Amino acid sequence: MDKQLTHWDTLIVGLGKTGLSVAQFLRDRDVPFAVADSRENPPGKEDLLESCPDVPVFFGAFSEKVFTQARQLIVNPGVSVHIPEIQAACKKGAEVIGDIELFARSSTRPVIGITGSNGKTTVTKLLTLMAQRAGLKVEMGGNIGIPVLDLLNKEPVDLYVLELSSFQLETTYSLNAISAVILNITEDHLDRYDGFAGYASAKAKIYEQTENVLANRDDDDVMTLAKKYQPISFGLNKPERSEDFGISESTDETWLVKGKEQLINAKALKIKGKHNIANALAALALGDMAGIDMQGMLRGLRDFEGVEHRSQWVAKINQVNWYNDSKGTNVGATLAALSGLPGKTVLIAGGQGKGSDFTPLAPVVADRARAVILLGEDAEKISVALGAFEKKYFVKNMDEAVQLARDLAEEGDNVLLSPACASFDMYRSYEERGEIFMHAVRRLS
Ligand code: UMA
Ligand code: ADP
Repeated sequence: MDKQLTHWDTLIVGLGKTGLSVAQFLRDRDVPFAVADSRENPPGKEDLLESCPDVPVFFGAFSEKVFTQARQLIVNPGVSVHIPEIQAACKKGAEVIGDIELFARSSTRPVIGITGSNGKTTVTKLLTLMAQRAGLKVEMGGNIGIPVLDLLNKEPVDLYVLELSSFQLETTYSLNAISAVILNITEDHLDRYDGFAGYASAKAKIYEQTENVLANRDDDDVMTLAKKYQPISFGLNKPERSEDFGISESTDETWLVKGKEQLINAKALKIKGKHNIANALAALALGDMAGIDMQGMLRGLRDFEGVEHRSQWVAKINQVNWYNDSKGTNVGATLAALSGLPGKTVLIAGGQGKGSDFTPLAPVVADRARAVILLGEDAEKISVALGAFEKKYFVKNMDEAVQLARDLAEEGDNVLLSPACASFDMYRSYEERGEIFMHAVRRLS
């Protein structure tokens, strides 16, 4: 029989890692399905045809005729649910969900959910390590690059720690988490949303689907979204209530605290910068709300060395420290990375700006930057946003950027790659951009 004519009600929209994991999940449960991807040669194609040889596939420009045949669409987070083909299927009554929703409907084990504009991966990895040190069998997944449905093969597990993007949350309805957080909300992905409010309300969906709500009291937008759920909070100040997390500071010491209880001295942490103290507080609070042993979690926090490409120290050359923050892909991330370093910094930034407003960089650059070196598609736009700041330089590639940074940095300064932009105009990924930067730096020494 012509396989395009095989009967199916479920359409996987967008292959890639996510679509492939959905296909294998449906195959194992004998659910008939088809796959559509707007790319002629989507990633995962060979694996799909090998593991599900009889599946009907529709590769190349999306067709409304195919979409409106489906009664259920399982949409890859890289595809907007607002495209006309999905909207047409919705109008005909199709259900639109994502892989996280399928996972939530299948798993009975506790889940902790983490979203936010910045810090998700750091908190996800940190909390996973903390829960492991507390003796639990933990699996992490989601936006971190591990499709959640693949985790089901690893059961039995005690806990899932999931990093969730706004795209994934848009198609998730029954997460039923034990605790969940929005770490912060700053502008990002405005190429996929009408405005900040649309992006924030996608993130807010996580609070509708959790037993315990954690919110960042230093972020007014997060607090507004959390208010009606009576959240526990974390923040970089003294907590007023015994259940909240924060810091207690004296002239030479900073403690991470729960209420008045001192948990750990900030000096004992290997990860640096105020944003990482906030990340540690969030992870501790999420674990505590889920009933994980505090002493075990603190052992994990002490051991945690951070994540590559996130304010990662690379080298010290002629009294200048070099840092790779290639994962600084939006303005909020770059602000945190730049503010977290002591002294003056030569900043290397630029790439694909995703429609962001770069003007919030101007005051922090004026205060902390020795110079700014710009490259990539939105270099000019960043330059305009920095206004009167004079020491702006344009370069064509990372090698030039690194050599110029070496010439501009003074003894005791830092050089920081934190682009405030996506990498796809010049590189395959932020990881590739970070590797090329680190390679160029190491060649200097
Ligand atoms: N695409 C098409 N047509 C399609 C399907 C995809 O053009 O039919 C394009 C889109 O530009 C899309 C891109 O392909 O953005 C990526 O799709 P993919 O098939 O490569 O996606 P996956 O491999 O399944 O990866 C997805 C998440 N990707 C996105 O949300 C864009 C991964 O997050 C996630 O780790 C993975 O599922 C497992 O859950 C990545 C990401 O960039 C890391 N996330 C954004 C972020 O962190 O800022 C939200
Ligand atoms: P995400 O997974 O949300 O992208 P990461 O943990 O990968 O977050 O960190 C991405 C970048 O965001 C880092 O390179 C750093 O510059 C910045 N960052 C990390 N934690 C925070 C935070 N709590 N607040 C603001 N920026 C942060």
